[in-house]
Amino acid sequence: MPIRIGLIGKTNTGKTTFFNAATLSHSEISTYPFTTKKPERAMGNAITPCVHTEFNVQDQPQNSKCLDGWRFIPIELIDLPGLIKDAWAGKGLGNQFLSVATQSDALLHVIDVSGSVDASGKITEVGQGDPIADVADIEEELIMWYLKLLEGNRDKISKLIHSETEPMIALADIFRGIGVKESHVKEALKITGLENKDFDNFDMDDSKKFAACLRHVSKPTLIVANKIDLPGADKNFDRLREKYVNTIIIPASADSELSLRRAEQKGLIKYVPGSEQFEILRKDELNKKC
Ligand SMILES: Nc1nc2c(ncn2[C@@H]2O[C@H](COP(=O)(O)OP(=O)(O)O)[C@@H](O)[C@H]2O)c(=O)[nH]1
Ligand SMILES: [Mg+2]
Repeated sequence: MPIRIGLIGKTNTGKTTFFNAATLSHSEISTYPFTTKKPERAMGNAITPCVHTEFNVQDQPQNSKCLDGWRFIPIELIDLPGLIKDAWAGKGLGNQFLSVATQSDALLHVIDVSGSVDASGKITEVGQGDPIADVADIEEELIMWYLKLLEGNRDKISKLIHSETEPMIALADIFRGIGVKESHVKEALKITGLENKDFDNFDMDDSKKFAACLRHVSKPTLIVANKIDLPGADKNFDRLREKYVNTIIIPASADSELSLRRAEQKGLIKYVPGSEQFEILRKDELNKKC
């Protein structure tokens, strides 16, 4: 089964544009908040330099393809409706979306780094929104989702542990539905220093610490700093990098990528997705509309 990657973030940040560019789908894109109403899935590719050039050999890819020295590895992308504050408590169908999001193996957190989406999700003047606060808001929703599962199942976990189930297995059991493995639980217990503490004695601080750590260990997340093409986005991008030093943050312009991929589909240009260059093939057929 291919790796499953969920696109999360607030509304209007460009998740569906990214999804369409990456999978060549035709899902609806609009400036209207909450246009995406239900999760959509499609296949795309993760792209990495192919090892065959380094080893100077011919390759015969079985489940992926090689194009001009780039290896295209199939992945499943899930486009999700925008998350809102208190989604974890069920606001805006939050439960449903968080449950789909957390079934992914990894997450792409798409933010509008230009700050042109306001707190209510409407497109506004560039610089009005705060992408740094947006990252923290969405993080909070995910952590609360994990915490809710933990706290809501205290009795069940406790009972399992008292019936001789190893704490690590009892905890993993609760989170299994969202793709958490025993190894994730083990790592989170170790990092938080809770491995030798009796679960019945976990106080709220312990639970929060564990939930936050488990969220990070079990769902590796990359921040996609989208709309980098807009003025002022570069400043926010720098602020973001300073604030989240341990997170990989990639600048992106999903809109530009989508235009390039559509032009490539029509045979107007030669373009390898994500590459820094493209070549115009049929200059005479290009007009302003293209
Ligand atoms: N300037 C700019 N606008 C973008 C970019 N990506 C998306 N948009 C616009 O942002 C709006 C919301 O996009 P959409 O993909 O529907 O956002 P979603 O709600 O997160 O799925 C649309 O008007 C898009 O054209 C980008 O990279 N740059
Ligand atoms: Mg959308």
